[in-house]
Amino acid sequence: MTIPPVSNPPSANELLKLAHPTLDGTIAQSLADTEAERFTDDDNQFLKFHGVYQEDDRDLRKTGKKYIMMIRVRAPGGVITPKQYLELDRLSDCYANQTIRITSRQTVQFHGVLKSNLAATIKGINESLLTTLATCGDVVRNITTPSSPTEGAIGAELLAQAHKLSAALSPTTPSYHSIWIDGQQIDLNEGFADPLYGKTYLPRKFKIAFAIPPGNDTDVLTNDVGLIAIIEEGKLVGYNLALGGGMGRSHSNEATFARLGDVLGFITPDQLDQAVRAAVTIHRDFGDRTNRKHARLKYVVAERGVDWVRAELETRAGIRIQAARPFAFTRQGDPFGWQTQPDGKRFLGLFIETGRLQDTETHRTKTALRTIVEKFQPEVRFTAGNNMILANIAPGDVDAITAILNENGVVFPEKISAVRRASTACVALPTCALALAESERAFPGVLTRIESALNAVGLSEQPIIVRITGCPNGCSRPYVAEIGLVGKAPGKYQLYLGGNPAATRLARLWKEVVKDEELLGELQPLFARYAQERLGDEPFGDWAVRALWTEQAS
Ligand code: SRM
Ligand code: SF4
Repeated sequence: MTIPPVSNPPSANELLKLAHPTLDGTIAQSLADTEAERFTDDDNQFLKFHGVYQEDDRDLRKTGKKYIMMIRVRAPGGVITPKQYLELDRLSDCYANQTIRITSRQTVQFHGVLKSNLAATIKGINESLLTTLATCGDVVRNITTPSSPTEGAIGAELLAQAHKLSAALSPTTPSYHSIWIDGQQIDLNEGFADPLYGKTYLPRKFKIAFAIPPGNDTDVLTNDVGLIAIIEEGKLVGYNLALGGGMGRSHSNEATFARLGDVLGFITPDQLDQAVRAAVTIHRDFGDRTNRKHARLKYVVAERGVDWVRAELETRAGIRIQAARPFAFTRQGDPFGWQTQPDGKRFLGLFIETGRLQDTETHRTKTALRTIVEKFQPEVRFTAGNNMILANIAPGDVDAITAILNENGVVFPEKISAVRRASTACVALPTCALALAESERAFPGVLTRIESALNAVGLSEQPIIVRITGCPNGCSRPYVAEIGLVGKAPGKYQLYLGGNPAATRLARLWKEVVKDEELLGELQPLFARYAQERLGDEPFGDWAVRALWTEQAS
């Protein structure tokens, strides 16, 4: 491994990893100390690699910090078995806040787990043959693949590839097992170096997604590595390989920016593993280890250029990248309602408001799903739009499943507006330490106002993609939305406009600050103009580029 010389000192995280290459810290010791209600700050950094974030309930800060843990599960492609789903459901009731949060990378998180329940929760996850390892930290994160069962055999092939890559790119630290399975703090650091990640892992997180054009439900170009399936005569012939996407930025730091990946060219299926490994090692060896705000692969690609990256990748992988094959994305988004799979079985796409699976007084979604999964054993899929799919259902079971959903007050996607179904929110308050403004909790209300503004101009069926985050990190990928709201301060958001439905264009900053109560006043005139000026079924984002960006430029 060659780490280029740097003039600045390595960041504190680099020194921590170097000192504890197995990522053990003193986690097991702290777990055993039942008096301690939290982990040390250093252990907090190691815990991330184990899929755990130490958070506090920010609503309760005024009365003293209450430490709670967030746990993230790994589920490549978001597909799990019915048995695994039932175990996650059980664990969320026993140890978390009775909710399951579907994430924008097709997996789930538990929130509100007390330190005293952490080990039991992770053990339960592992016993269900899932893991939390490498769902956070400076490693390859959950790999995403197209969710819709309508993708049939090619969808299944990509899912299998995602599993293979996920296994091949997982850290090999023995400490995960010793801490969470054996419950022991054993110092195994002496001489340990991960075969891929070395002693210091990656400079920062690394994300990989697959997509099957014309669908782009994974927002493939927002990933460090995007793998765009190329299908010719019904067969998967390879992938267009895109590098250098990422969303995270910081307010008032122009050196940080959202970026879409560049398509380097075409690779064949047998080159996939080497190509992806090479991309990971380029990040490992050339990513900035001195400044974590500048440590993503996107900055390497932006600064060294596509030609350099292509040549470096070819050398490392020992392959030649061919010219990119033609492809076109038309739309991101999830399938909803009852649909038929290529094998004749049925699947149901469910809208899960802000990705939060829970029971409320009126909608007992979690109970309904538990009942259905217990009785009918469907395959469970989590989508990158924070929704859920129940798949492989016998046509004869459709009515009974529909009845269970109705009995529990679950609202069918058909009864939910197109804009709400297309839109997403990140977690933010009260658990996210980085949130500057509300997101998940505020979004249902924000959408109600947007729905009324769209109704007023006769656009109630318009599936405008609105995404909100509580800070500029971009967890719901707002910078590719048609309307992006990015938290700046409590009740204040930046307003971005002009992403497209295919998620292949970055939105632009339209207003630096919009107060929550001014949002409707800001959007209403734009919707009115859009209703008047749009050409045919021109999407809102395209109209915004044509009408507003041009005005802004002139
Ligand atoms: Fe994220 C940090 C939640 C997808 C960019 N993200 C966080 C943390 C862990 C806050 C923290 O570091 O203390 C949030 C946990 C809050 C909580 O209480 O749950 C958090 N991110 C999420 C999730 C749950 C949002 C959601 O609504 O689903 C998503 C979990 C995905 C998963 O299963 O792995 C999530 N985060 C994303 C995405 C979207 C994606 O990956 O497709 C992005 C933008 C893409 C990218 O990485 O560029 C994203 N999250 C960030 C960043 C900015 C990284 C950067 O390059 O600057 C941070 C901050 C950081 O890492 O320091 C962050
Ligand atoms: Fe937290 Fe910001 Fe991510 Fe939202 S975008 S979950 S506020 S880090």
